[in-house]
Amino acid sequence: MSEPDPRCVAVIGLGYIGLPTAAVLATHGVRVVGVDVSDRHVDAVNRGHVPFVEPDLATQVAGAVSQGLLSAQSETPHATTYIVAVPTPFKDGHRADLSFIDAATDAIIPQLRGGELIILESTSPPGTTEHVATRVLGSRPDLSLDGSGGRPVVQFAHCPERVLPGRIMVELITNDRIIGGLTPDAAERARDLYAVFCRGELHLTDTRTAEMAKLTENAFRDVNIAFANELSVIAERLGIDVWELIELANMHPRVNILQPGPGVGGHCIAVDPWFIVDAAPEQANLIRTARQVNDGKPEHVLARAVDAAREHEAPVIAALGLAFKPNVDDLRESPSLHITAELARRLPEARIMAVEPYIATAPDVLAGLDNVELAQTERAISSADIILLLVDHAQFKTINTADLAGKVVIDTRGILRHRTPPILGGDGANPLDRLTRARR
Ligand code: SAJ
Repeated sequence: MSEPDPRCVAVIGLGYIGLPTAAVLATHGVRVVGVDVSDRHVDAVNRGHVPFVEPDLATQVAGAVSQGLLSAQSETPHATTYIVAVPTPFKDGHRADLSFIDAATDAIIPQLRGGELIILESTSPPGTTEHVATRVLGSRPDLSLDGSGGRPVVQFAHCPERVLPGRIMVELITNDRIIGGLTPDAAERARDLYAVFCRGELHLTDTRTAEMAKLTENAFRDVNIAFANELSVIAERLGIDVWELIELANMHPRVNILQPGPGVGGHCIAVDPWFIVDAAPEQANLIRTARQVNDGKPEHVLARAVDAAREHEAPVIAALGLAFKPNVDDLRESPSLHITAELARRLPEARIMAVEPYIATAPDVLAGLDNVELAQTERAISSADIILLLVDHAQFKTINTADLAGKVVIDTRGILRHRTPPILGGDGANPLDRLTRARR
């Protein structure tokens, strides 16, 4: 078999992972064609623009496009290596929806001539890379996995992305990567490609282990956040400040508890553990329970807010933060957004002033609700009877304690707790308040 040229890559899917990967390869001298079903994404990339916010991405895309190393199109071209980075959402019953992977695979199939490497980067249930290989070889009996019968070889690998939104361009370079090959040759060839830009270590394994490793990382985080979220509900019941509790417990050299919040959002941690549950439903009890604990947290926060609102005839509620985590504009699967919208529905008599410093217009889910408006932090706080802190954006950490006087504060992130006079917030810092709550 002639040595394939690893330096002509088609990246399928120009989203949060595909576009940064395409850009980083191109800025390291690899010729990359990006493919996307969205004309908006394709046009933006060809003009050297990026369709979403991610630090440093715009500069790299603009540079790569102007050097002629990166272009985008809607048809899948012939390439020596394909990187598939399309979404794997879940459908009913928390089962992975592989339709985007299947569509990407079907578009690659007619382009294959033999000698190509197909890398699946999308987060996928165990066995998905094998599923892709079966789909390809099932419709191309002229190709093979091992050269048997003199047929040209197509190789398959799984190399999950592990980068944190907001730090993608840094972590793409510095994180270690797990590279699973359907054959050892495939793993080695994929490693050579990632070695072009990745300074972390490249760990080779089989495809199933690589698929499961990615799911395991996010399930680990989910289970640990669930522990913190469960503690927060227990601590509230017992009249204990959960943040102080965690801070103290974390002083033990082998304890490292994460932070509670209003729930787990984003498109990864709240989704990926279900793929493990689906793959081994009888065995994945802790992982399933953790998902349920985290998914139950928004309802708990909602109940507290509704209770507090009952004290007022026409309450004004400041909902601080809509994003799924701090200092980003990302609203995907955001528990804060869900809580805000649901609060407006459950309390038609209330006025909800939603504050999200990272967005300029209300998302669709809020736009249809008459009793919600987007507001600036200061105005929302001064008008509100109830302050519901949902996201620990840096901007909210500078909120002036004096401005909270006379208001009920429900702080799901623990950033206002030292700043709230105990008598106002009922945050458990006042021993008398703590006593009353413990006896309830
Ligand atoms: N959260 C808490 N408490 C914490 C930490 C997080 O409530 O102590 C919440 C956040 O507020 C957010 C959610 O969890 O709603 C997830 O946020 P995150 O910052 O932990 O993670 P993601 O979803 O942005 O990115 C994760 C990362 N995975 C791990 O850290 C194991 C990232 O490395 C993955 O690449 C990414 O998922 C992915 O694409 O799978």
